[in-house]
Amino acid sequence: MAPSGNILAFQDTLHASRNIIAVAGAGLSAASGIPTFRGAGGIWRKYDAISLATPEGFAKSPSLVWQFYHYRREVALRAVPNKAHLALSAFSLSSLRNQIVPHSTFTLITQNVDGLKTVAASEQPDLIEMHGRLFDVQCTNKKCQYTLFDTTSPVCEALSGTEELVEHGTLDPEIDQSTLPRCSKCGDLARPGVVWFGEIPRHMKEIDKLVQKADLCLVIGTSSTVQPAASYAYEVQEQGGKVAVFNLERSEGDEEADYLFMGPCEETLSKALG
Ligand code: BV8
Ligand code: ZN
Repeated sequence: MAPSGNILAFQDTLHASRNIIAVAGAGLSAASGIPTFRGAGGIWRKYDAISLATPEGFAKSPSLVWQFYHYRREVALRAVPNKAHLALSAFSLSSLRNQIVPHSTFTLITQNVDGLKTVAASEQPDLIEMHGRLFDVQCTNKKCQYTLFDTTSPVCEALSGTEELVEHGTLDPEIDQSTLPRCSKCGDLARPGVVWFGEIPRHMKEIDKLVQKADLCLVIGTSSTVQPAASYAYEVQEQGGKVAVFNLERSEGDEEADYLFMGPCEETLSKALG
């Protein structure tokens, strides 16, 4: 059966749910000015994901990879949360949520690394950043692995000003490794604290437990092309739960969803969770 676009029917399902998860992707931050990966103007249209978002790509040229992530840090530093972030933050505050969905739990599992949220982490304990964080600077030394949450702009002098190059699709391979970000503990080369392709996402045990318990999964602004995040909605349905997709365009597997709300999530989500 084709997914329903009936918001009242969705809200009946929402009010009858008890353990709700949301899986978010780049579309959640699009309205904040952060480019998505695969859409028009998407990052992977200009850059080859495999050469920049893998351990092998970093080993081959930490200079190129750092220019790419420095650019994304600078974009994220200028971005502000949008109405979709606001709707999710309000819904994550149990005092508000339990007025419409009594005795419920809610966890936002985001694939995004931009760190955009509207409430301080303490008030939003149920946010899982499964692909790490742009602003984590992580030591590459296996014995150290010290990770510092660092929003310094630029993250190191040598990268200053390279964002213009990156903006226009050119990277300068020549930045000397000794001038790239270093671990503030042991001085070894540091890397962006994100999960690259081929690496294991963060908080997997916690996520698996949440998915197994969920009776409703919201899928927000993601092409649902990257595993394991793309399989959570299917798993929730397999165990009898419901799935609601919020996307600007059609996305992988959305014809199996129970609900499909096409349009900018900064509009559709506020209405649906209102
Ligand atoms: C893993 C962080 C094992 C870094 C990211 C072959 C070789 C090696 C691996 C694999 C392989 N085949 C498959 C794999 C697994 C691989 C994978 O899935 N590859 C895909 C490409 C085939 N996955 C992995 O490697 C993962 N690790 O599998 O480990 C394992 C697993 C479990 C347990 C144990 C071991 C790790 C993947 C993490 C990669 N890191 N990001 C960085 O950011 O640089 S992935 C990156 O792409 C994002 O983080 C995001 O997660 C992902 C998907 O992108 P989206 O968020 O969906 O964005 P996209 O642009 O695609 O779509 C945007 C959507 O928004 C669109 O639908 C658009 O319509 C919509 N939209 C736009 N505007 C709006 C909107 N919607 C609503 N409103 C709007 N306004
Ligand atoms: Zn170190």
